Amino acid sequence: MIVLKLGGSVVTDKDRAETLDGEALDRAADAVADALAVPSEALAEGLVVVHGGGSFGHHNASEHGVSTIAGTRDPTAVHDIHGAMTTLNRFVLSRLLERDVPAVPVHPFSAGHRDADGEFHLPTGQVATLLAEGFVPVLHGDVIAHAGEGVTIVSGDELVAELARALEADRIGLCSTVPGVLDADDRVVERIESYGTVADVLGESESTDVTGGMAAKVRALLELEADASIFGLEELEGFLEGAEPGTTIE
Ligand code: IP8
Repeated sequence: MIVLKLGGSVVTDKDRAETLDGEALDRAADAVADALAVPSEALAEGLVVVHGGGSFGHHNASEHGVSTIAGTRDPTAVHDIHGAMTTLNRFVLSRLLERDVPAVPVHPFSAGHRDADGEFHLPTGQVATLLAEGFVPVLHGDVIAHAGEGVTIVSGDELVAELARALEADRIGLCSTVPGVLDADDRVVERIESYGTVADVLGESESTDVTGGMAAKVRALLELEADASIFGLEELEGFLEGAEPGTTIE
């Protein structure tokens, strides 16, 4: 089984509020449809797609002062952020459906929560059952009930980690705006086995981790059982067909 994240900044125009990058989304949907038509071994067990927010969701979240740790009890904030993310989700679903990918929505707000320690919990029975029944569940970054905080944000990266762990994914792919983790000379680092080997180029800053930069991604992916790849859009189909493009995190 493969868990694939389509980065929000890959499928939207990050500089214009609530604007799709329709061309990029078409390319991503083409790659998914083509790969599913002749599925690789891992893909034969199913595909879960997660997408981020890009120009949907993030500006609403910052307007309302909500982040993964700072919550709100304002219902308007919940509707604004969740509404923007479900709008983007419908765009992603319709581009996949147009290509006969059996994509269906799963909204994290209706399923998961954070406990009082901020830890994210997501029941995955519905995703596992949808997969077994031949669907491609499509989840997205969202607002999430948070004990003691009201609601906070759950990022697509957190969803990927939780789904990969709970559903014992064979492979994890992060389709990003960069071709992989870059070293100081902007060359793609091919393999990362421990954080220590890349700490210099990724930086150790806690604030980077909170906002979900590359350092946070790499740390979270290193903790997972399955290998994960970070790669650019042009490598998506190759990844789904079994290649290991970009950076592989072991
Ligand atoms: O783009 C965040 O998801 P991400 C979604 O994966 C929001 O960080 C802001 C609701």
